[in-house]
Amino acid sequence: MAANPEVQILLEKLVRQMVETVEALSRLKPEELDKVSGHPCAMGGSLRKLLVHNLEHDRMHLGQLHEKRWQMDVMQENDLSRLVEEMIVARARLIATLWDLPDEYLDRAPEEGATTIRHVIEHVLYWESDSMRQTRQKFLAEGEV
Ligand code: NI
Repeated sequence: MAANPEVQILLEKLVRQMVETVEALSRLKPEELDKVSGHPCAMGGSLRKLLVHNLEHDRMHLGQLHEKRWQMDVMQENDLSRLVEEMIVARARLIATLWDLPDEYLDRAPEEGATTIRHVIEHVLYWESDSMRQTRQKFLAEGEV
């Protein structure tokens, strides 16, 4: 059981929705960015404007979260909070670097004998999973998973 189960539910919603958004955007062609959006958040502008809005909307509300945490004196002051924030940002950058890669490049080695992009991602997943399994056992008193 998480220390903050209701927050964890919101985190899952945020991550799941990001995956759905990224999946939908992977099916768009870059030239569609200049077409009229029709959504009110684009304010009469293009799909590009809508997506710029969506990006800035997250940033605007990010500022609000920081302000509210400050107002309530629950800022992320300890090292663990800071470290996990960095880990989440690093993972987001990894996802951002991968999301639009055509499938046929996943298993292609850029040069003879080199690892593929799939190898790199599987490596990252394996070592995170392995190290966190050991960490849960040692520090969170969980049994074999
Ligand atoms: Ni808003």
